[in-house]
Amino acid sequence: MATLYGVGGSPFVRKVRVVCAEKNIPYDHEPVFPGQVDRKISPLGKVPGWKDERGPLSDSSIICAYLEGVKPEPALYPRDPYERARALWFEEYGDSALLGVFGPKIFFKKIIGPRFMGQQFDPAEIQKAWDEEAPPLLEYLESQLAGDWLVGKSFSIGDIGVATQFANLHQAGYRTDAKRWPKLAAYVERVHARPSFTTLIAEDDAFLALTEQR
Ligand SMILES: N[C@@H](CCC(=O)N[C@@H](CS)C(=O)NCC(=O)O)C(=O)O
Repeated sequence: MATLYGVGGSPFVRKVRVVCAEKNIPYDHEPVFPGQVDRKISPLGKVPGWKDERGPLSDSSIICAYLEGVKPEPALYPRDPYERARALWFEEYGDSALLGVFGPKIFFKKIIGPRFMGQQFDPAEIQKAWDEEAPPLLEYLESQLAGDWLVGKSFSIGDIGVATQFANLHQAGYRTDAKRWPKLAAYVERVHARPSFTTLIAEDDAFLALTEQR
């Protein structure tokens, strides 16, 4: 049986877990924090790490692409070269652009720092990131949505890479304004309504509820 290393609250760990759920790939989950993961599995000490009978792997994008090769159906990477490239672009957009604002400037400041590292947070600083840095990112996604999914007619790794970042945003108490970005707000709800996401979001919410008073 494969093992996935990394706390469920990480958007990158969630990416891998959603791919496993969509493809029905079983794994053991070791919810270790970054830095606690064996460097033989994740040389940079980041989560997620993965280990199966073939050996260790790290980085969510690498692990997800590997799992697509191991279990090609249902396909999460479009076959068409251009659509595939677009799906990888949206995955990267989530991993870098969305993460850059939703992660360290919102989720980390509001949840991880105060609850797990004894840090204070300044609500005005978080609000400023949301008010000034998030809108161009949301505007772009709104402009890219023509159907149910970001690329073509099928749910893909691009949707997973984007929607996993919104799960952390929601946990920090921020949501896309449906009046300003109606397609995006509906899209995020649509992706999060998939069983692969609902189960994990419920698990994270239950865990975060336990840490609320800390
Ligand atoms: N590109 C990596 C990013 C992984 C990452 O940054 N994970 C965070 C947790 S959300 C981490 O381990 N941070 C610790 C660190 O940067 O040292 C991936 O896709 O897996």
